[in-house]
Amino acid sequence: EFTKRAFLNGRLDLAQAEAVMDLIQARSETGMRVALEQLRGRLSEELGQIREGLLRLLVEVEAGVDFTEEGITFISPDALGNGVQKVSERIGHLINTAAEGRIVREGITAVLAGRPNVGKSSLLNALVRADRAIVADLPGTTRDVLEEFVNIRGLPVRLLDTAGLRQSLDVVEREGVRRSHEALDRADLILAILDRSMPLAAEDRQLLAQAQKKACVVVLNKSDLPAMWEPGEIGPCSAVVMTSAMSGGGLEDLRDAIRAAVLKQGLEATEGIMITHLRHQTALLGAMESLDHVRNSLAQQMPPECIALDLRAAINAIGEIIGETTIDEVLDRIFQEFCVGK
Ligand SMILES: Nc1nc2c(ncn2[C@@H]2O[C@H](COP(=O)(O)OP(=O)(O)OP(=O)(O)O)[C@@H](O)[C@H]2O)c(=O)[nH]1
Ligand SMILES: [Mg+2]
Repeated sequence: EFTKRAFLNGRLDLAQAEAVMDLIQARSETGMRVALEQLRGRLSEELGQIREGLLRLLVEVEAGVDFTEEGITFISPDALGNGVQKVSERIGHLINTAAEGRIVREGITAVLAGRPNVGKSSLLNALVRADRAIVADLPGTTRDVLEEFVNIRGLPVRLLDTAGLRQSLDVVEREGVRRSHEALDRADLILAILDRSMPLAAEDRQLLAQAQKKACVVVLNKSDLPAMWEPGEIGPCSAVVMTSAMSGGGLEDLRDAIRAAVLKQGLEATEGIMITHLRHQTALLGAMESLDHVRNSLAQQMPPECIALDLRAAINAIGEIIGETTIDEVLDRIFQEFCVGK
């Protein structure tokens, strides 16, 4: 209620009002920091400048509309094209932050996968700093997917421990392995665990091949034991970390690698100016499309009326994000989500 009133009174724009909700629901420090920056208006400021830029172009184009017959133009097609290009670049930059924005707000699912006995459950316990998963010398200890939520370097991570990947005759274990593969398919990040104290096996190579298709960190565990092979033997990988779940060695490197593997752009550069809502992303894509139309119209020397129409559509799309042009129904839906915020 308070937030809605603040919006209606014009003290907060819509993106800021949404940031209030994000702040309440933030699942990590990073998510909270981004929400706070948005509440302070960093995103709104950028959107306001984009909208202002488009408005200025629109004014020029509209001024020309009344004089088309006389052949007077107020802005040259080249200047208009340049203006549109500049604004498109800024919008494109925002759209590019959306994938990481989603990660910051919602977190990721990371799966610990590998052959039996490599130390997956031990690593889960070490990362959550608690004795959650059963650890035993016996290969095939974990049968089901186990889920724990951890905060890794400010990122909310849903960490899955899975059954060791191998061919088995045991029905229960086979079902466990099937679930491991399911978890691998759905994961945002694969932590491919290898035991460096044992020879590399076909299952290890299979897992590495599968992991390369997604964001992944290759973890060479049991580094406290004598190594049977060199890291070079597994071929080129994006990120390799050596750990010992037993002694705790390398765990800080693993945390760094997890964050780096999913947040490639380096959050520090974009923090605050980041798209964290699908609604915003959709609106920006809509604005982008309208600007593409403007470019096409310019290329085909269409009348300024057409160009003005598409410019106006782009302005409205940007306005929707900050709530300048948002219809009541959408507003109601957004504020309905504030069930905790009252
Ligand atoms: N020396 C050493 N032993 C480890 C390390 N990590 C795990 N172990 C031992 O390896 C054995 C298997 O560990 P788990 O964590 O149960 O292995 P897992 O990959 O979960 O095995 P499954 O559930 O059977 O697939 C246990 O005896 C652990 O104590 C390590 O870094 N160094
Ligand atoms: Mg296990």
